[in-house]
Amino acid sequence: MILQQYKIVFAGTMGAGKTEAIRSLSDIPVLLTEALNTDQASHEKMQTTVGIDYGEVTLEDGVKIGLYGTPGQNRFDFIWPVICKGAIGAIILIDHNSAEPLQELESYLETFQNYTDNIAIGITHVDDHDSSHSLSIYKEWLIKQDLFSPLFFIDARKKEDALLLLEALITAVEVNHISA
Ligand SMILES: Nc1nc2c(ncn2[C@@H]2O[C@H](COP(=O)(O)OP(=O)(O)O)[C@@H](O)[C@H]2O)c(=O)[nH]1
Ligand SMILES: [Mg+2]
Repeated sequence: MILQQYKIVFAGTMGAGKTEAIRSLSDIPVLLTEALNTDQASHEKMQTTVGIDYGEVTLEDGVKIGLYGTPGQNRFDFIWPVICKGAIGAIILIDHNSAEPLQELESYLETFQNYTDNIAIGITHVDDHDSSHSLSIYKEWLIKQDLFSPLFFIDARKKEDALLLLEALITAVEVNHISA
């Protein structure tokens, strides 16, 4: 696996826009890297490899950030803590067209909160939705849960949209750094 000093992890269900968001942000062509399953306790086959999207973005101050897209399928969830190790934050993407977008958000938040306390949420596919869900359900739910993660409605194909999420994570890191 490629090592990068700073990294951000993209999570979310298949089709939510992880690969597309990384492609929008990355200065290099997005690579599909492979990680080896070393967690034999939960997954018997030592040789299982897992596809991870990898891109890189260089910020204005020259800091390079590795962008890692996690595989969405639950059978690969053993790899999430490995990818998240040392990450400065995670971006959770939720497809607004999903049958149960709030349940998905809850489940990903619950999981990734174990790996990082810096999470930003992107609700995708808002442009092509004809779902019965209203856009207000997400913020209402976050407030009810007493959660303060930044949430944006984005189109993962647009760089400026993906940048909103990236900047939210980086700002949180800087704020915490200053107040530490
Ligand atoms: N209309 C629309 N299409 C999107 C959006 N985000 C991603 N897509 C498209 O949805 C498909 C799945 O996205 P992809 O990044 O491969 O999903 P992944 O499985 O999370 O990596 C691709 O064809 C994307 O171009 C969005 O916000 N709006
Ligand atoms: Mg993908």
